[in-house]
Amino acid sequence: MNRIMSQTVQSVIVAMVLILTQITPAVGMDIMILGDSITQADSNHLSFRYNLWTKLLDDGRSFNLVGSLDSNYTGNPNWPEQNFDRDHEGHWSWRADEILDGRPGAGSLSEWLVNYTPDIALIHIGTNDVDQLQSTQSSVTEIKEIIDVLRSSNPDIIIFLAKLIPINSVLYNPGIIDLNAEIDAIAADKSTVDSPVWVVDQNNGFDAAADTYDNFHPNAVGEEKMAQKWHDAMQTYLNPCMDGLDNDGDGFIDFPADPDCPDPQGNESQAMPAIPAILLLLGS
Ligand SMILES: [Ca+2]
Ligand SMILES: [Ca+2]
Ligand SMILES: [Ca+2]
Repeated sequence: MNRIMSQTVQSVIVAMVLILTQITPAVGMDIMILGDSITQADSNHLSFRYNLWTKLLDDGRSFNLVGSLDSNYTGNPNWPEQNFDRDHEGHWSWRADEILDGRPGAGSLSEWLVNYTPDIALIHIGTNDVDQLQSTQSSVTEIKEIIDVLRSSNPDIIIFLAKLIPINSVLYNPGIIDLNAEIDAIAADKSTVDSPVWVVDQNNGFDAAADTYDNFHPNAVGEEKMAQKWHDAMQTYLNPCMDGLDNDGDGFIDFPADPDCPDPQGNESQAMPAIPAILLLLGS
């Protein structure tokens, strides 16, 4: 009897270990930050990516930044925290069409996506298209194509699409205004239930004279403003099963690690905790 009991307990423990192994908390979110020099930043600037990274860490989020690049332009600054996740897709001087078509030796969006699959993309692109006086409509088409390429990698990707920060130039800024006026329509046109496109207004409240160091690129104040905008949008729009947080406190973070998150678009915080499933097993 005792021996049978002991074997039963043993097999229950083995089953529990198997279950726990299968649902070990996974990395919550692979986040791709896609753009141009405003996203990459140069060796004299930390980039808004750094500020955003610290904010997401402070939230207690589980996440991983992804990308084909891991350096700022002309080299890395002296990061205040050396464990900063430097992976990104901020390509200095690139236009939206170049993100799609690539440059020799540097690849293209579809090629970079062979090496990782983002759950979330933060996109601030089109400033160089505007600077080179390309048409607003061509940029609109290219941004939509970028979204399509991202979805070929992950059909459920969640996209945060920026209205561009202003340029301190009477020649170029009208093009920024024109393209920004199309961003809401792009999001409305491309948004789906599985792959929403959320607009992040990086233009409003950004002072092109005071918040840049060269009329184009954000200084430390501008980087902080941009990071805060991205952060606030993520706080507002990420579903509890795709937010990188253990909302119901069961030790499991997000789809598919958390049994309470059978669907990435679900609401973990309203689901039953996972523990009863194990108790049920013990009771059987
Ligand atoms: Ca990383
Ligand atoms: Ca969660
Ligand atoms: Ca959980």
